[in-house]
Amino acid sequence: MAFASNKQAASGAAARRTSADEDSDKAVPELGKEQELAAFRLMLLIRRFEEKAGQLYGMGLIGGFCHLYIGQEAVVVGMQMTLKPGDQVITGYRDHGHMLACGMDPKGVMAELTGRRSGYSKGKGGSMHMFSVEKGFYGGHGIVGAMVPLGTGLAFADRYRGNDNICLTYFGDGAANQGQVYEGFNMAKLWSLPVVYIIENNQYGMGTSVARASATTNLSQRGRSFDIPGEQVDGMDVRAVKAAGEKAVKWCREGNGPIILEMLTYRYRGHSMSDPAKYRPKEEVDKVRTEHDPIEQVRARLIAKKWASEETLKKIDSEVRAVVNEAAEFATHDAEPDPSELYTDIYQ
Ligand SMILES: Cc1ncc(C[n+]2csc(CCOP(=O)(O)OP(=O)(O)O)c2C)c(N)n1
Ligand SMILES: [Mg+2]
Repeated sequence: MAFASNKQAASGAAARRTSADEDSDKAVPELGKEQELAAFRLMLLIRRFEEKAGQLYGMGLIGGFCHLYIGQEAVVVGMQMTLKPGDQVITGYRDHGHMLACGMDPKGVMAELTGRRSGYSKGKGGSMHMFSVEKGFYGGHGIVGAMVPLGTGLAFADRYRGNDNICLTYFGDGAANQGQVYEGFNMAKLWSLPVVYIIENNQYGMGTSVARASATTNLSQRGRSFDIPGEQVDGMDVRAVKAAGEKAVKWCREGNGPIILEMLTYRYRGHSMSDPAKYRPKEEVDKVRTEHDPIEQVRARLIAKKWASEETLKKIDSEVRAVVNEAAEFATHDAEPDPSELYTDIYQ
């Protein structure tokens, strides 16, 4: 059953899907064994990393803002499978998953969260301010919607330089109501820029559901005034994300201009670490977790197809946990930045 239609029953909100969407769900292209295993490992790395970040935050070892990506892992992992070196990724503050998917070092990300000198921004940026040009990751932006003109600008640079890179620009359902988003859309279409706009519709902007905040809830259609095509995708199914991502990336790379993918997904935790999420019933979260969890879906397929045994999957989990524990160990023992760093890397 389609994720979004279930969700609608659960929350009384969210995007409405048509029977054509339901039909196309049945035809989700399968992944091969190696890809399923790779998706399982990477989604699990993001989940375990975020769980650990939540723990360290609770222990007072991470300060400032911290927005966890738990529940949304299939979006970034499926999309990353469609990229080539040189492509760019930009997103908002819910960004740890994107960094790990881009191949950034979990130690460097965790050390930035704990404010240590080996962090990606020398411990001076924290959760929302990390970048890796080497891995094609351009942040990490705290201003809602700001990544849209910035990502459009990255795509403009690609067009200007005449390379065949594309830019994935991720933003949320809340951000989709921001004015600057539409200024970006206009320029992207006008100049046929190679940008895939990925709306991560996790059903809430802070404590407000999409239905309460948005005049129209099918966000994939938000590019209509600019003639930018869009599609809704089951963002809990990594296979569906990858299939839609491949088509969109090809469209962009072939010079057809921007395209929108609305990923129907869900965040399991509150907006940030300081949000107890009292605006939604616990049953709503439980229902998504038990019926649509992106990692459990892959696990079930791997077992059903006999592509992996329970033991193999447990082993992958313990390998992933070891990577995350090592990152946490590093991030809690590394030194803090030297006070002399206060005046470096800033505009004076
Ligand atoms: C311009 C601006 N307005 C308001 C805020 C406060 N704010 C931070 S996150 C957020 C909600 C955004 O929701 P969404 O785009 O759905 O992303 P999600 O948190 O669900 O990933 C708001 C209103 C901000 N950071 N920037
Ligand atoms: Mg949201």
